[in-house]
Amino acid sequence: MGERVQKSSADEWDQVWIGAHVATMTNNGSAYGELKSAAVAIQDERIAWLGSTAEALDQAAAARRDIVRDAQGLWITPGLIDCHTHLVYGGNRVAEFEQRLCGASYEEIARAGGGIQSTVRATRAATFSQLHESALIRLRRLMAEGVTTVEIKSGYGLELAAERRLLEVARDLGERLPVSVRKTFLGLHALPPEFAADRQEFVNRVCGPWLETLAAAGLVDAVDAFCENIAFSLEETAQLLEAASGLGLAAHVHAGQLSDLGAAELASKWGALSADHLEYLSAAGARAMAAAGTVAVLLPTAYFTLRQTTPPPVGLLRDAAVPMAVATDCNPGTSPCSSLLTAMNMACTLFGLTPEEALRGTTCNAARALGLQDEVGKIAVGMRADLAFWRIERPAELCYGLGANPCAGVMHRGRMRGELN
Ligand code: DI6
Ligand code: FE
Repeated sequence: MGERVQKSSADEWDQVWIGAHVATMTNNGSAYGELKSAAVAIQDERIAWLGSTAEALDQAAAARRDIVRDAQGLWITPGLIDCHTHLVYGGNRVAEFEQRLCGASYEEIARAGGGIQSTVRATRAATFSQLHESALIRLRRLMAEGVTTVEIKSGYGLELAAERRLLEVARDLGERLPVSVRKTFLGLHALPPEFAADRQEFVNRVCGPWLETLAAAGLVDAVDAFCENIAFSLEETAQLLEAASGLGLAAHVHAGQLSDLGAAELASKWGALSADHLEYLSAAGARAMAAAGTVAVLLPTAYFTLRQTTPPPVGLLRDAAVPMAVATDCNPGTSPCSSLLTAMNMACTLFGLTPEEALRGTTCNAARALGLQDEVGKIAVGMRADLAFWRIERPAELCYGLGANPCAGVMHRGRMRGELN
């Protein structure tokens, strides 16, 4: 069972965790890639060795007993990955939540200048530190549930300076906290009012000088567009995907949340890492995604908040072998949710994923949705030592509880964030 890498000998390990049940999420033939009564050794920020507890104790002979840590029967999974959030924004949309419950629809509110536009106004008016402070609260909640990587989109600034500020807040959060942040420029989120009479000029700026400036500042890992009747067309989305591809940037697309415009096919055509939402998706769209290796990111808490009734065609995605990820879509309008475990629960209860699919959706498949599959999302030798420790009987328990948080500890890049609790 022991798996050694060249050069990794117990002498070089920094720590070895014994007595753990490990959900490796590798395809080792068992559910969740599980290894019972196993041990994981860490060297610097990587996983150096994986094997049985008995072997680990053999290897870490007497002189090295100081590096042995007892996981006391906890489960260890890869650190969770929230691969789709709009974590940084000003204000909130509680008034709109109330309006919707009194009968107004999301589209009606959006067309009347509310919705995304109201968050744009609040975001433009907010300072860096105000944005930072409110995002930090949400990020800490995610992190408390074992999240070690989070994707953060801009998209509530919709002018260069404000978009830059959002991405700078995202970058700063990743630099200050023990969590890895991927930054996405969601330039085509909504048309800001000052461009109401000239959409094309807005799209040209987003896809041209704004994208180039932000990318040159190192603030853009990927781009994104909200491709929808109430937002941006297929042609406008294609313009952004083409510009991103020219700059060597990755892409995501908000596709099929409210209608099927063919955005999944477009995302696939441009080799986007992911197409997200997908409540409305055809068999042809699913096949195109499978052929391109584009991940389907499912966002059940947005579906829940909007009280939608047509779930994504999970059967089609399974049949076409499209990898499925699950994320919070944390945003003030359609998913005021900073709990990835809640999203996993709803992926099961509302969309019919199995608990194993849901956990793959927040580990290995979420890594793939961010292009990070060689770094994080699985527990294997050479992968980054981003781990979550759980006080659970079996992995399905991560999806079972509503409002429960069985996280007992988190390791990011080989360092524990505090002690096990
Ligand atoms: N889809 C969403 O669910 C969010 N953005 C998007 O493109 C909603 C954004 C909002 O309502 O503020
Ligand atoms: Fe979103």
